[in-house]
Amino acid sequence: MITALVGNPNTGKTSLFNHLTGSYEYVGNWSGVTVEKKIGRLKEIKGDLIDLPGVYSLYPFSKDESVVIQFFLNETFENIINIVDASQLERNLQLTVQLLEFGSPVIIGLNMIDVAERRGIHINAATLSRKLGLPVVPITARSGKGCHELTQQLTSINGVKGNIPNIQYGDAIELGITKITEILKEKELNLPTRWLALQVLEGNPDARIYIEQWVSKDSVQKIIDFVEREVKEKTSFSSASRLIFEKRRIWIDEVIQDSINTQSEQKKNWT
Ligand code: GDP
Ligand code: K
Ligand code: MG
Repeated sequence: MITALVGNPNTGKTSLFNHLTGSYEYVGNWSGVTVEKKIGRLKEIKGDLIDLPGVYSLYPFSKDESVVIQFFLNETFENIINIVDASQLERNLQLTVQLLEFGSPVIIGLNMIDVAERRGIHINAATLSRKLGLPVVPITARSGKGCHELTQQLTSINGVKGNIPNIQYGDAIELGITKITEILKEKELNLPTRWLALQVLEGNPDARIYIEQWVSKDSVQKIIDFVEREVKEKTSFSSASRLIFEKRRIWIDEVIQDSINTQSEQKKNWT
């Protein structure tokens, strides 16, 4: 069983990795970059954990960041631990949506709870879990608190189908997804087509190069041009990627609405 550890930069991934794994195998660098590739053996159960570079999106903004999308495109793994910064939930969940769309089982390790609490942000992990349809485990990556629960949840989600968010991206994007699905049909890609199509329409260059191994650059370009034109003409957005980001943001807002208690609401209770 291979589990990928994914999250935004500085959310506590490496701290958690060190607590969850005993020995760690140094396996050199990810191909093409200087980022160290770390695979660790889980302490409590049989399985390996892979520490990936921190990213805000699967869209790579640097060569180092492309390690993550390349991992999703080319490597085999079973589960994802998504470490999320509780003090910046809305921003962190933009990545989570993309992980969920991939379709592998995901567990959220909710970290930086102390930072969130100091800012008056209180998150109800149970509500968040119910809304997202996946386990949310409060952790303290620095001390290793919550590691046992996280490992237990890993056992329970292994082999279970991931819960894909029901986000409708509007006619232009949905038509683009259909067209990409159409040209990829019968290519026997081992990847979820809707996820891949969305990555391509968002402009992810690695995803695009990936599908161009199977279909002509021309056919991909035609679909992208069509979608961009439709978005500009028929929506208030200037690009497909902005529209996709906004649709996800609306979905995230809905998800976190009931899961977050801010200081102002707390104050109400005190008076
Ligand atoms: P990575 O960049 O995601 O691998 O994150 P690191 O594990 O390197 O952690 C980034 C920083 O956050 C380090 O200084 C950690 O000590 C700190 N950190 C990790 N977990 C927590 C936590 O729960 N609360 C606080 N306040 N800091 C934490
Ligand atoms: K770091
Ligand atoms: Mg790290």
